[in-house]
Amino acid sequence: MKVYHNPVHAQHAGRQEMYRGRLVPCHEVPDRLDHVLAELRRRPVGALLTPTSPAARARIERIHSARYLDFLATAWDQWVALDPANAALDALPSVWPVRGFRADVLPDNFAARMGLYSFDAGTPLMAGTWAAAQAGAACALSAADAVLAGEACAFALTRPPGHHAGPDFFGGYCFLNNAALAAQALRDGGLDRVAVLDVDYHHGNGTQTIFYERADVLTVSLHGDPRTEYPFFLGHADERGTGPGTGFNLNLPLPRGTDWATWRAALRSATEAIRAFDAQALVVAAGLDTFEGDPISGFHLRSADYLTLGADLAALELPTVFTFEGGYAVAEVGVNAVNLLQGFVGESG
Ligand code: SP5
Ligand code: ZN
Repeated sequence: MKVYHNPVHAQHAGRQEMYRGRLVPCHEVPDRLDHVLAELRRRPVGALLTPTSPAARARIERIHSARYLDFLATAWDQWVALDPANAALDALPSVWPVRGFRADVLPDNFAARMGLYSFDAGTPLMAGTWAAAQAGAACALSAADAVLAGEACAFALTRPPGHHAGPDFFGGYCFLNNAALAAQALRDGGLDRVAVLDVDYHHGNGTQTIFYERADVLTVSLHGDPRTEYPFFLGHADERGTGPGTGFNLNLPLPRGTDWATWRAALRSATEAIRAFDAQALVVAAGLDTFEGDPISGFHLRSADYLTLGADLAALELPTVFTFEGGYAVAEVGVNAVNLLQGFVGESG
């Protein structure tokens, strides 16, 4: 397995996110990725690489709108232009165009633009966010390219994560949707049917929205029930896709407290749907926040369960791209991620 890691991920290091009326320290920290890297050095699953070329803008535009990308590329400079003292602060959105407001008129005001292109106040943007997100996209695209070139599997080890980011919005710690970029790259590389399986604790709302009207990319997500769990406003079982995409989205919401046996039974429904779709390749949005020790989530998977999960995914016998998503039990996220990969590659290592 080729592992593409993002050498500039640490340039994205948020200070604070909004939680219950307070700014609290960010959960999505650079240490997460460093723990995975350290564990990969202890238990290698394959070559550790950095992408050889930056992500081409045209490839990112297959998923994200041009005006959103233009905003991300200039957001930090706009923020500091408001007040040079802002350079010491993260930018966070605080006002949003909800139902009845207009999203078609591009506001001049920076706070308004932040709100137009986001959906929560938990996703800070800072000086290195755009560089880190772009380098992450390069990892996802390189991983897809490796699989197109004949590799059985590849892992995009990057942060910020991606699965909450939509065509033109950030949120949930995500800016560019790495799993969607990989899936689209596999399609553009000639595969007719690609499945995205999202195993992060949180519903992959960005990925679902990106492919909701399409029959060529099946999106499947196992996650905490949005009635009680973030991102709350999407991820219900009755969301099956629309138009030509009808029947090509599958949500498997599970209650807070779900353990491995119940989670694995839902995984079986997911893998059956992927088989029935006759996918030619698989993208796994690999969140590790289903772990029992995760500080912001509510499932009870144990470290050893990720070995079995990897083996269950390998049984699909599909060329597979993994993208690194959530997982906030920082000390354990390396072991859990590498267990997943090691379970997937099996004894062959
Ligand atoms: C990629 C991913 O896993 N994103 C998850 C985003 C969740 N954001 C909202 C989390 C709010 C929980 N805050 C709890 C703070 C308690 N100390
Ligand atoms: Zn998550």
